[in-house]
Amino acid sequence: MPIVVLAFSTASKRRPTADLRHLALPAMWALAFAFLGVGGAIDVPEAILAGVLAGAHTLAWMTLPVLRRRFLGASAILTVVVIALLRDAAGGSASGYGPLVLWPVLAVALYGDRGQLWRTIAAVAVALVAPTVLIGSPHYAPGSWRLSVFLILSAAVVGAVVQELLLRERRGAAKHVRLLGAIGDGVLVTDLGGRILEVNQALCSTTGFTAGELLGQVPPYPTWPAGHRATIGAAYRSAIAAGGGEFEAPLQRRDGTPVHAVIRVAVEPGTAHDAPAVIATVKDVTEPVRLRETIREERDRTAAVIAGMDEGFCVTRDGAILDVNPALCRMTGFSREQLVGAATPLPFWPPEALAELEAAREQVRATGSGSAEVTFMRADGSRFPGDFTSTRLPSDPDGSPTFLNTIRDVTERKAAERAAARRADELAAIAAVTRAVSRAEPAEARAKVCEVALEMTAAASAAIWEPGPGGDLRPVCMLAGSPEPDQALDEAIREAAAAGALATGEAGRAQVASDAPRRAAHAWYQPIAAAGGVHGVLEVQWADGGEAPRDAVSVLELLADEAAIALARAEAHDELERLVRTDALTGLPNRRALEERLEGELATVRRTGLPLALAVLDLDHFKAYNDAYGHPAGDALLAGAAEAWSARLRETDLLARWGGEEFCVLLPGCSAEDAVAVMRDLRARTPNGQSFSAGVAAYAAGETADGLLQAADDALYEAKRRGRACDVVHAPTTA
Ligand code: GH3
Ligand code: MG
Ligand code: MG
Repeated sequence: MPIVVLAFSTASKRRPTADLRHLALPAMWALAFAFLGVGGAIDVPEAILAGVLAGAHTLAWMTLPVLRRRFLGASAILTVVVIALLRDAAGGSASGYGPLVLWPVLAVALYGDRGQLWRTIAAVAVALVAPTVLIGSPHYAPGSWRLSVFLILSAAVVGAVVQELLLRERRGAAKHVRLLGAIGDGVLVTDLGGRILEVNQALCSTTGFTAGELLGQVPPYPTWPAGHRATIGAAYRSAIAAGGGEFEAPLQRRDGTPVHAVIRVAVEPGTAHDAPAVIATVKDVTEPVRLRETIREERDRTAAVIAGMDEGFCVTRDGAILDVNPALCRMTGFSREQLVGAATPLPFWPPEALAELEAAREQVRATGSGSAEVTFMRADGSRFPGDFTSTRLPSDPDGSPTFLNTIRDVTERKAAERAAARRADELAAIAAVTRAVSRAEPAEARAKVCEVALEMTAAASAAIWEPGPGGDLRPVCMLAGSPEPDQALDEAIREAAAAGALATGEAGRAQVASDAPRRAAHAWYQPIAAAGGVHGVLEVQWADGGEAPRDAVSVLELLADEAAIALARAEAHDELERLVRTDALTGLPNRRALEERLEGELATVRRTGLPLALAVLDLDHFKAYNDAYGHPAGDALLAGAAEAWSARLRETDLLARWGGEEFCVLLPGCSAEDAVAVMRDLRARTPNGQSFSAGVAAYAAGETADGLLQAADDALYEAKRRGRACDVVHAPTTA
C-alpha cells in the first residue's frame, strides 16, 4: 500500500490529475470494518463507536482540506484511537488489528512533519501498550507485549526512514524548481511525444503564455507561427531523433509579435523509475538577429555604394589589401585578383614614391587618419597624381587595425590647375600689353605686342606686317629673340604667307623646305583683324622647324586682338593728325602745317645753304566774286584754284591755305626769281579767269619764319598797291 501512495505522489508531479490519495483513508476503513465479522465475537457497541468516529473523521478528511493541511497530526492520533477501539472490539491482542497502526504513521511520515510523526508514534505506543497494562488477560495476553514492541519499533523505523527519504526528494525537487526559475533562457520539459511537462518562468515571459496554457500542449505548439510549423516541427523532430541538437526558429508570442529563438534540444534517457524526457532551452535572440540583419543590410548597402563609386577604395589590414572596389581596378589597371591579398609596397606604389607613401602610412597608423597627394602607378607603368585618404575603421575584436583607403585620380584636376595657372600668366601678359597699348604711342604699342609675343611663345622673332600707302606689305615692327634659326625663312615666302593671312583673315604657317637643317625656321601668321577688316598680320618665327605650339597659338590669337586695337588706334591717331593739319575746304595743309614745315625747311637750309622761297597769294576782288556768284561759287573757286595750283607744283613744294582767300607756297630750292616764275604759271591756271596778287620773299641768312612770312606779306601788300594780278619780291632792307 505505501508503494501505491508513493507512486501516486511521483506521478502527480508530472500529471496533475484527480487526487486519488484521499481515497486511501475510506478504503482503509472499509477494509478494516469488512474484516470485523471474520473470526470471534465482537463488542458491537465499541465497534459502532469506532465506526462513527472513523466515518465522521473520513467525511471531514475528504471535505475539509484544512484538516488535511493543519490537523494532520490530530487526524493521525484519532486514527490510532479508532484502530485501538477496533482492536479492542475485535478481541484485543489476538484480533490482528494491531499492524493497522502503520497506516497513520505512514500518512504522517509522507505528509506531516517530524513532530507529528513522533507524536503519532507515541500515540501508537500508548494504544498498543496501555491495554496490556490496564486490561491484561485474557483480552490482552501477557505474551502480546512482544508483538506490540516490535510494531512500535517498526512504525518508528519505517516512519522515520520514509519521512527522511521524502524530505530529501522534496528538497531536490525544490532545488530543481529554483534552478529552472533561475535560468534566464526559456526551458521546457516534454516527453518523447512532445507533451509539455514543465516550463520555467523565463519561457513564459519570452512567449507571453502562462505555464497553465503551455503545460500539456503537444506539437505544433502555439508559439510556432502557422507559416513555419512544418519546418520548425521537422527541425525539432530531427534534433530529438539525433539525441540532441540546436536550431534557429522564428516563433511568435501570445500577442502574435515575432520572437527569434535559438532552440537547444537535449534528450534525457529514461531510468528504471523515470520516463525519458526532452529538455529544450529557448534562447530569445530577436535583438541580436535584428542587429545582425541591420548590419548585413547596412553592409550590403555600403558595399553597393562603394562598388558604384568613381573613387577607388581599398580596405587594408597589416599592410595587406583585404578588398578593393571596381573603380580602383579601373584607375590602376590592376585586376581585383592582383590587388586583393597584395602586401606593401602595394602594386600601384611607384618605386620613386615609396618613402613618401610609407611616411603617409606611418602618419595614418599614428593618428588614425590622414591624407596626402601622391603619385601612383598604373599596371602599364604610367603614373598619375592621386588624392589619398585613409581612415582607421572601428577596431576588430582581434585588435588588428583595419583601414579604409580612398584614392582619387586627380590627373584632370592637375591639368586644369596647370592650364589655369598658364592662363593666368597669359592674362597677366595680355593685361600688360593692354596697359602698354593704352598708354603708348601707336608705334610703341606695336613694339609691345611683338615683345610679348616673343616672350610668351619663346620665338626667334616677332613682327607685324602692314600694308604701306602703296599697298605693298612690309614688316612695320620687327623684334628678334633667341635662338636664331640656322636657316631663316626666305623674305618672299614670309611676305606671301603674310599676304595670304591678310587677304583671307585666316591664320597660316610657313616653313623652310623639309630637307632643311634641323634648326630651320617655321612661322605662324596671325591676322590682326578688327571690325573694319584685316589691318595687318602678326608673324612669329621659331627656330626648331616644328609645329607652332598649341598654347602659343592661343596666345597669338589674343595678342592679335590686342594688336588690332593698337593698329586701329594708330590709324585713328594718324587721321586726327592729318585733320589737325589740313584745311577742310581745299584739302590743303593749313596754316599750322605750313608753320611746322617752314621751321623744318629753315633748319635744312641753314644747314645746307640751299635756297628757299616763300610766296603769299591773295585772290583779287574775291569779295566781288562772292557777291556776283554767291558764296558757294566762291568756295568752289577756292577749291578749284587749290587743285589747279597743286597740280603745277612739285612734290617737295608745299601749298597751304593761309586763311580766307589767302594761300602760302613754300618752295625749297627756289630763288626769288624762280618763285616769281612759278607764280606766273599758277596765275595762268587760276580757274574762271580769276587772278591773284603774290608777295615773294627769299630766305636770307639769319631769317626767321616770322620774318620771312612778314616779308612776303609786305611784298603782297605792295603788289595789291601796284594794281593787283602781279608779283612783288620783297627787297631785303639789308641788301
Ligand atoms: P582785294 O583785291 O583787295 O583783295 O579785294 P578782295 O575783295 O579780294 O578783298 P577783301 O579782303 O575785301 O575781301 C575778301 C573776301 O573774301 C571777303 C570774304 O567774304 C571772302 N572770303 C574769305 N574767305 C572766304 C571763303 O572761304 N569762301 C568764300 N566764298 N569767300 C571768302
Ligand atoms: Mg584778302
Ligand atoms: Mg583778296
